Amino acid sequence: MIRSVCGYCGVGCGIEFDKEKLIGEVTYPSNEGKLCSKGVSELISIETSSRLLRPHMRSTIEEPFVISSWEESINAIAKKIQQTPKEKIGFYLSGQLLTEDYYIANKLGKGFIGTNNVDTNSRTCMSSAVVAYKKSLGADFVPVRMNDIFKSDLLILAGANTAEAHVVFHNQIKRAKKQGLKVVVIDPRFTETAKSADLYLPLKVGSDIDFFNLISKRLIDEELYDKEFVQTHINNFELLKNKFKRVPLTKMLKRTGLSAEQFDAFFTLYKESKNIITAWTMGLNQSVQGVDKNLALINTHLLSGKIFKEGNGPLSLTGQPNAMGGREVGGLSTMLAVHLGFDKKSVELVSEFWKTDKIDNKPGLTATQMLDAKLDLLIICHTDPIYHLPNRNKVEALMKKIPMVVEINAYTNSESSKFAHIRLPAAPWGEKEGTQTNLDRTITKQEKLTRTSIECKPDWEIFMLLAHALGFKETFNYKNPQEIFEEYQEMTKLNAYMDIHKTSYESLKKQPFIWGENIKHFLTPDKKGNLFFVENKLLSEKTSLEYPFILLTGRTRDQWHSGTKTNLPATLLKYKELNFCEIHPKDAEALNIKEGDEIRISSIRGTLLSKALITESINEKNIFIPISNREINYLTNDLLDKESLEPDYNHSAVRVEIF
Ligand SMILES: Nc1nc2c(c(=O)[nH]1)N[C@H]1C(S)=C(S)[C@@H](COP(=O)(O)OP(=O)(O)OC[C@H]3O[C@@H](n4cnc5c(=O)[nH]c(N)nc54)[C@H](O)[C@@H]3O)O[C@H]1N2
Ligand SMILES: Nc1nc2c(c(=O)[nH]1)N[C@H]1C(S)=C(S)[C@@H](COP(=O)(O)OP(=O)(O)OC[C@H]3O[C@@H](n4cnc5c(=O)[nH]c(N)nc54)[C@H](O)[C@@H]3O)O[C@H]1N2
Ligand code: SF4
Ligand SMILES: [Mo]
Repeated sequence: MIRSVCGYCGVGCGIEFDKEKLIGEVTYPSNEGKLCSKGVSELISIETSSRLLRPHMRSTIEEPFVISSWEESINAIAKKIQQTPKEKIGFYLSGQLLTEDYYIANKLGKGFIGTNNVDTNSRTCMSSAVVAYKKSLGADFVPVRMNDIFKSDLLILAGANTAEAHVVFHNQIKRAKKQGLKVVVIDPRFTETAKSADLYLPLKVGSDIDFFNLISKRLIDEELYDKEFVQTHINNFELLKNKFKRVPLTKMLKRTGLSAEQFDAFFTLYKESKNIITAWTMGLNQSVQGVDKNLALINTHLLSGKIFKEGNGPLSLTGQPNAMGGREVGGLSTMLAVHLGFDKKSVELVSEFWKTDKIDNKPGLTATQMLDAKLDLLIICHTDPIYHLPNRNKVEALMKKIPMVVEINAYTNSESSKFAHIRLPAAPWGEKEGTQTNLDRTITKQEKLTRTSIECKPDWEIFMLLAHALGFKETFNYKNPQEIFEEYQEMTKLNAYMDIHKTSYESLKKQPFIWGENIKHFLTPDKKGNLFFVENKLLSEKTSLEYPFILLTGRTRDQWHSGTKTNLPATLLKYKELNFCEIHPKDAEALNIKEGDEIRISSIRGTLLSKALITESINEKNIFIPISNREINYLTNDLLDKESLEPDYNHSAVRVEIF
């Protein structure tokens, strides 16, 4: 029996591999050893016929790929790097890479090639939460854990559909409910998650800032905030209080679309709850004011003092299996390494640790900026930007202009492969080993369960080969992921609060390690939490007569993003269609659309086809299309949050017609 961890979502369920079957590992996160359909099907993804098994090259994207050798492909990339100014090189990484893969790519890019253009698809996912945690708590640190729900009285889920996106955690929520936990779901859609809530609030899309400001204002006006906690531990209280004086409750409430009765019902529950956790995901992060939405939410915990105490706190639900690990390593272009930034001292510390003088002292391009920057070389690893970036027609046009696009992928059928010049075959889950950090700081070991396909290599090794071809053989001299992990552990000592060095690769084989468990205080220089006054500035795309609907996008339970990895057999896919468009009965009637009709959805940027699913679970004048429709981003707008540079995926103006 081998113990490993699921490579799909941020819950990070333990897995036991027993001969040919995968079963849930009971220790952590415990769900009586159960896995969701994705976890159970991990093994299928290794066997699928669409695996990329050899390196491929071509000189233009109009030509077919031809099989090449590792040596030839790596040398071609190395040569291109040597000929290219470093600001024209980009590394586009992924929250699905293992920590060791991330570490090497970051070290090579930022430390030795000297470009900080090393970013990740987490930019489209968690970056708003990262920025907000840093501003309010002082570090990108999740101060509460999933199993705290068993010690809590109230769980508020805002813009998070755990029933489909964090399935095993959702099952835990259901169990906690049996022990008395109350659950409120705040979502413009009556989701699968909402169905099991004690209270569902059909908030208007984009109005979360108003909602959380309403809570904060009521806490202050009714003197319900924790005075002692605020006085001792919190900055900016008077400022916030004064600013709120000028914002009328009625205006905020109106924008949320909720009635006074609905909000009061919620607030009564809120007031009566001793311990509160607020969890959120893409409904908040993916917004042109994603950071502000996060700050408005965190404000409520700072005011009520419901933080750093069992069963309390703001819990950002990270989506990808190792997005947290990637952030810890420093895989965002806006940080350098181990949560350190680009200030003089940090650059010195990291330079000394890596023994390099190449580190640039300013942030690099984000994933959402790279394509606009006219790069000469883009290395994409474990992600599919053509599929996932907003405003796809524009993204395609820009990608076509990059002279060399390298794609490192385990499968052949990504959307970005159509734009690649070189494709390198990575060893997927099950064929490699390493570590990952789940959404609540649990570091687990992923184990190799089967031999690595002959021509495939784990991602870390691919970056190491590239480093060797560039002449950095001595610095990138690792025999296995363990050696990389151990170097990374040493490096975490540069940052006082990162206690990752307390575990060991060997002990991780036996049990996970939760870092930061002793941190029960703010990580700002003055050790105080920061309140921020934020307002809903209504910056999202506006609807019009021509484009009268707001498009929401999101997950379906049994499909993982573009679906290269989840090729679930039909028996498991019975749950839901992968391509549908939820529309309200009144809107459908006005447009003469019947259930199952083929419909065309268009925005000012592009068009796609879908099938009508008429349901009251969606608000009027909103539609929902899952991202399992690979063409989703032909429709979406490319507005970004000005601080996190995360896209506003959930707010595009569209038109719906019968096809
Ligand atoms: N099955 C499956 N699970 C996954 C993934 C997958 O591809 N498939 N992907 C993983 C990843 S990377 C991520 S990031 C997570 C995402 O996890 P979630 O964010 O929970 O998943 P989404 O389906 O994107 O849900 C976002 C919810 O926000 C709502 N929403 C939209 N706009 C607003 C708004 O303005 N305010 C509020 N309050 N809500 C709004 C939407 O209706 C939707 O229900 O899932 C992870 N888990
Ligand atoms: N409209 C809209 N767009 C969105 C979102 C949304 O909610 N709405 N969500 C955004 C979010 S939160 C996310 S996280 C992104 C996700 O978007 P992507 O990251 O583009 O989605 P995936 O399909 O998970 O892509 C992972 C890629 O890695 C490859 N792969 C699998 N295993 C391995 C391996 O071991 N090594 C390597 N090198 N490659 C491997 C897979 O074949 C696949 O091509 O989408 C973003 N885009
Ligand atoms: S909940 Fe997430 S980690 Fe757990 S089995 Fe499902 S996909 Fe894997
Ligand atoms: Mo994500």
